[in-house]
Amino acid sequence: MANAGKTAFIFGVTGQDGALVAAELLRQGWTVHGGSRRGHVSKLWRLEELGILDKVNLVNVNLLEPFQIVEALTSLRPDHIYHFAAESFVADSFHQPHSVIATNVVGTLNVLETMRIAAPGAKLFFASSAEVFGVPPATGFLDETSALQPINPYGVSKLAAQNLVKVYRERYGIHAASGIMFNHESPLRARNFVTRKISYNLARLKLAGGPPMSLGALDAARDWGAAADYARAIPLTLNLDAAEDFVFATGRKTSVKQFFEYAATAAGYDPVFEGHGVAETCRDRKTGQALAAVSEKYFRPFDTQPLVGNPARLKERTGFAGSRDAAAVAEEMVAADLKRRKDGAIHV
Ligand code: G4F
Repeated sequence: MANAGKTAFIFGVTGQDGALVAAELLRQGWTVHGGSRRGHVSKLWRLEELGILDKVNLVNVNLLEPFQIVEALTSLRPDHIYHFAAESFVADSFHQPHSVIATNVVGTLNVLETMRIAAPGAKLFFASSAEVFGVPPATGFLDETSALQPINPYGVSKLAAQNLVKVYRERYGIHAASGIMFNHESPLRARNFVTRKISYNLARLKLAGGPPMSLGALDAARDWGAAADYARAIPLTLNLDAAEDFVFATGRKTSVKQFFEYAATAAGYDPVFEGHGVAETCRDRKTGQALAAVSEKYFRPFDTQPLVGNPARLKERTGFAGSRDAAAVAEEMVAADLKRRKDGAIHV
């Protein structure tokens, strides 16, 4: 195999992106080590579902314990390092800003310092976020040259970490690339994010019934791509001679309501929305079954306005062919959650 003997270390291997990139690298013949926090056994379901739990060497690493990182990277000597470990739920970042800044900024600094001292020849991919932009441009799409104006502690943490990656690249010559990741979804998404909340609850409603799901702002919109497509593109960025920052996006905007419609249709419903604002509800036209209601509980006082990205640089440098649209992602997520529920796997 082309990559026999090549070794990767993935921080955050039990999350959506870490697990998908691990599967992609294993498919290409890499040896994959993955950092995961001891005691997070409940998070192993993604690796299990992908059928790679026994193929990834799990290493106990806490990003805030620098010597654990030193130990892992000096003993395993990876060629490529992927850093996905983060506190990633934007809404929570207002309630726990200290831990968001600690994990996302200091944690990234610990990885970079370890690389500088102990593994300067390794290459790094860091998962940054569209939240670094904060504000949509007056016209057009966001790209690697757009203004960086984060509006929440999470966005600030990702921008600080992305800037650290740039400093270590420019000052120490470390091959370190940041992916500025717009929203990307898959059946492996955690249930607190809106797309998975929708697919999980539609499968519940379809197969077990119960009360409608509660959602927040239905007119909120995102540039939703397919996590599996991005996971194939991410390793390509480390094959390039020069390290750069890359926008990962689709260039298309979809509202929460549109995503819900795609998902509900995929679940076999004919969704009809009625009412406005907090009084808005959704039911199935054929059976009258209540599918969703709006709850103020999920409104965000400072929600990020829709941000849409231009992935031209990624396409040009890596040949990345683009990402499936939100409808295709919704279909895949609903199919997976229906299957899980039929198989009795409802706690993932
Ligand atoms: O799914 P979300 O929670 O994702 P959000 O906040 O956009 O963050 C994700 O994408 C970022 C990149 O753009 C990442 F950096 C971040 O780590 C994460 O992956 O919310 C999406 C939208 C928001 O506008 C939210 O207000 O959906 C709206 N929404 C409406 N109802 C809801 C709900 N969000 C959640 N989580 N739950 C709801 O019931």
